[in-house]
Amino acid sequence: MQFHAISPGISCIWPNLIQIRKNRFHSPNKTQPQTNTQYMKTLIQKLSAALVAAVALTATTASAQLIYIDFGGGGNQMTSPDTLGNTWNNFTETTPALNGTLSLITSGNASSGITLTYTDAHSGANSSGTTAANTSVAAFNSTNSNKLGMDSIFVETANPAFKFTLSGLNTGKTYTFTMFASRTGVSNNRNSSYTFAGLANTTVELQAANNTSNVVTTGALAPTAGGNIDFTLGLGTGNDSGFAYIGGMQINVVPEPATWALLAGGLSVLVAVRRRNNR
Ligand SMILES: [Ca+2]
Ligand SMILES: [Ca+2]
Repeated sequence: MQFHAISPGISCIWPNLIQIRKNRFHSPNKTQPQTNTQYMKTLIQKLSAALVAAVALTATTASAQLIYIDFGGGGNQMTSPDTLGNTWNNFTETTPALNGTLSLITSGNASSGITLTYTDAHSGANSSGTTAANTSVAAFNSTNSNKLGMDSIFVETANPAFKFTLSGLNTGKTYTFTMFASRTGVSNNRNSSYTFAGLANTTVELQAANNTSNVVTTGALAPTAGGNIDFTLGLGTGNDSGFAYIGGMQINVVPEPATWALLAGGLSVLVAVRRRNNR
């Protein structure tokens, strides 16, 4: 349970409780004190309003955490902060070395607690991607920086898998992954597959050939009980070129389902009690 995320919401309930108690014991009309029923009705009305406000506030404070990774090389690494204010992680042709690690930083330049461990070698990097990326992810686009789209890490037929493991993931949360890849000036199939193995396995694919606008996003994925998700880049369906790519990744840390369930549960109880008292 991520108490710090909901505490701003909960804290705004206390002033309402205190004010209600003050109103009860310091009523200007002491000859007509509130009955217990009236008091409870007022309390429930105030609490309902406060909880609605708390849920709204929590929706803001618990907004998704983002992590950006630029894959590639040739001196085209993303600089931080970018034009949009995001901090980037750079996975290049040389860094980390095989079996080495990156401690991932959030887009807000904070430690994510997530470690990337490079476990299966790629075939290298190139800088033959688009300089005019225009996708649904603003951070990937050339209006932000053309360096994300230009470079990629790739695999080829003779070495068909590039792998890394993400560890330190929160088992109470889920994660979505959005990928971009681009290889310009080609006429064959560069379909690239991205497999994620956590509590369950999923594979999504993206055609990198001459791509400037498409990204692919997984569903919400849960890590293993140990807090890991393994990633594999491979050749996608129909790939007749023998080359597959990853140029950029956005990791979206989905707000904790348990938090939402607790708040929704509390709200529904209050609404039910209020309805009963209004009969
Ligand atoms: Ca780059
Ligand atoms: Ca890149």
